[in-house]
Amino acid sequence: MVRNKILIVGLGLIGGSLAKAFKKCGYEIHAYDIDKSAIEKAICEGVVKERIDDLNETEDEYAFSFICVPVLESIPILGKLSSKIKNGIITDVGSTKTHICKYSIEHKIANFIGGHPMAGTEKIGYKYSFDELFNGAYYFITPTEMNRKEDIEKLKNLLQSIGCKVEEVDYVLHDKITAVISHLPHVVSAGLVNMLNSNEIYCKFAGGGFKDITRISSSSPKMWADISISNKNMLLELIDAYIELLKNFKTSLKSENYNEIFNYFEKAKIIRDTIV
Ligand code: TYR
Repeated sequence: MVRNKILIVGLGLIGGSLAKAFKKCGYEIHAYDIDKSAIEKAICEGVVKERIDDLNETEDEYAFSFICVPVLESIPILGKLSSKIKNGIITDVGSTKTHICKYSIEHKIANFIGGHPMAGTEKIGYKYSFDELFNGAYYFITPTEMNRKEDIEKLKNLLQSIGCKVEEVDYVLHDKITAVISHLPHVVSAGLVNMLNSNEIYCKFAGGGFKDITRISSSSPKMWADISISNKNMLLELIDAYIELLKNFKTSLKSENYNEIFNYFEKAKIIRDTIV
């Protein structure tokens, strides 16, 4: 195993940004992606040293391997990597953690530690990646009892070196938190846009507020379909709670209960004003 070699599987917005940030810290980056043009661009830019063509041939030489693909594709890749990489740390960046962490426990992959940067944009692909994406961002890691303390420390140190604020959290709790602050909002945001039904007049006049609440609906459909399936149970519960909330608002509106309607907006304003 070589201390400064990092493997990135999936050189999109997140994988590409990690590659750029690690390269800046002096690491040597090796990368795999089905889109070979992304890797070629990264090699031309001097970000990636070598393109990996077949993950089945992976050498056990990387200090860290990052799986940066849509969540439903992460597990087969973890299966492949873990059969080859026995010394270095394997991690991922997926938005859900229960799925992959349970797999790692069932298959006794002790060198896998789940991870998830709370960073990103609605843009898709390597061309939008940038080295400062993680600077100042929260980064969840979800270690399990089978991980070695020193591996957890090594991963934390690496992530802190690119500016991340690392938080250790249980994988089930992680999926609950992200369902509330990220997964349900993505479903709602897409729903609001779908309400327009491509109507030209609505699209023409949709302004600041609409754009604020729907920016994230421009994100990758593949990524969000995978996340929805992989956090299905949490998301189903939250969708019920959200429908209940809208139903209550509807009742208040029907009866023109001014206080209840006012309180709905006031409560939201008070909470939103505390989020910086
Ligand atoms: N939704 C975020 C944005 O566009 C990016 C993001 C996506 C962050 C998925 C985390 C995540 O798991 O601002």
